[in-house]
Amino acid sequence: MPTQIVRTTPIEGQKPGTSGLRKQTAVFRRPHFLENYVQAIFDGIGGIEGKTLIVGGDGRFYNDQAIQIILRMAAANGATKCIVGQGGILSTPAASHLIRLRKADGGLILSASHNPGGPDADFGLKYNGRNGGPASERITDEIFQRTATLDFFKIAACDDIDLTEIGIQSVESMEVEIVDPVADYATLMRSIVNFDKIHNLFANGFTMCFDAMHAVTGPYAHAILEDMLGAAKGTVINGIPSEDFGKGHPDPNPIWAKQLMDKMYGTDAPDFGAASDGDGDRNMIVGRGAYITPSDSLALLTAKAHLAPAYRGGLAGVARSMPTSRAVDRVADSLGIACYETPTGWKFFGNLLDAGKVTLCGEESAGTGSDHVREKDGLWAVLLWLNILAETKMSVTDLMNDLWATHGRCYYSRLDYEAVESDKATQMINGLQAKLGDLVGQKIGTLDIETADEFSYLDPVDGSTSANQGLRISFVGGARVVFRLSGTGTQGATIRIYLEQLEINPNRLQQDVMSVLQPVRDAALILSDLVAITGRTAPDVIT
Ligand code: VG1
Ligand code: CO
Repeated sequence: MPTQIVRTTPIEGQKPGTSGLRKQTAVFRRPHFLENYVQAIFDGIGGIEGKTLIVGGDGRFYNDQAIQIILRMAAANGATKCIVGQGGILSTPAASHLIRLRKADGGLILSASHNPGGPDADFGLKYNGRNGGPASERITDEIFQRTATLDFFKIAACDDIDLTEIGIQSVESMEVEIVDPVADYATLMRSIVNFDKIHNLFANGFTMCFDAMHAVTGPYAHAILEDMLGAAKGTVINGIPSEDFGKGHPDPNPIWAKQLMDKMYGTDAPDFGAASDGDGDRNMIVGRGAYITPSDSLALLTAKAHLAPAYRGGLAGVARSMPTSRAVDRVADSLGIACYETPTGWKFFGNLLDAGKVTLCGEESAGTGSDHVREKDGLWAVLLWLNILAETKMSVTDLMNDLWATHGRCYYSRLDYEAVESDKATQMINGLQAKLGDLVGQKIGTLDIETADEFSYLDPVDGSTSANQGLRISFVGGARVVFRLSGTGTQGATIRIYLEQLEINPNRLQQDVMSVLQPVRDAALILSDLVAITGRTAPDVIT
């Protein structure tokens, strides 16, 4: 079957963001849009001749068609082999693991993660490198530059490849191996947490609800939680991946995972609740009547990770993204280990993990991970929690109260203003940025500003600098507000405001979160002038 060389012209706007290229599905389906981007990836990484790639996605609309195009293009570009998840399915952490396990040269993961899916929703594609992690900024820049110059792409003219049958096929001279998407990942999980202990926990009547949100973790959770660990059938809800995620947002937060929240706050709530996102790299943890902020979850996992076999020897260090609360810093401090602060997005953790400087890392947006892969990993976090619950025999609530009593509590919330007109969002951020230097010492409402700066990250491993990573203002007494623009939205701009207040008084650890954060929320609105500039009087999502 001949390889076709198709003449094309560069396409504007193929600039990958925090995690790959994310666009409306309709944009991805425009003539040559996907093909150009895939060719730009292949060229941007120095060609794929003789290389092996992992390919899979979160099962959203267009997943299978896009995989067919990618495979035909990989063959035409001279790849030796593509390893594809059966049915085109691979969670992001499972893909990261496969890249490492099979010593592949990289992987293409088809997902727009927490963004909704369907013909009228979003689609995405990201490239992960040899270490299994998101491409570095250098590589994403190469890819982006290539999108602006490319004038042809190569594609094999052949029939569709059967993605349903496990086994080996070929496309021209390239081998395509279809693999079980769950098996290797489950084996990895078994090597990290104590499956026997967790099995006993369930056997003794422990109850759980896992909301897969109609997304990719369904098959993983069914196999691991119910089949291997013996959780009752029905533990996993919304467990069959659907093309449009049941028309929901597969974003594991109290707003979008409402079905789970209602269960966890209702009568007869199970002992433990969790949810994961579109591509399976995030997790939300809920106890009976108790939502755990991702920042607190990271702190708890750091404090107790040694209870799981893989971390018995302790942690080399931890890392959190800048807007993530400083709860984990306090735990790291007491453990005597380093705590790194990185920009938002998983790629910055990769260098620290590769260099052995950290073992755990996490973000306020419900991403947590460890050195077992180079992506955040939703189900892994849930299993580590289960391991800790099994070892301590404590409830989620008791574990958190214990953590706060020891380290203090970082009250925390994030406000999202979505689809704001881009120029207004930029105007707001620029206005605030311009006056940062004058803020120190000023009183805003009841709070005194202690420091104000724009976060810039110097990578301690490769020495690279990433500037403009968010504006942060901290106040005397442990309050902090962070402002940044989202890099994953597909319409207008999303402004994120992160609020935090540390409380160490043991008598004040059980207050209402929003009341505690009111002064810092007021200060954030005064400082940014958000209402006047954007016309928005309330956030769209509060988590
Ligand atoms: C969001 C989150 C960030 C996360 C990113 C990718 O980015 O805030 O913490 O790393 O999504 O996660 P942003 O730029 O919109 O704030 V995923 O699971 O959606 O790939
Ligand atoms: Co995700």
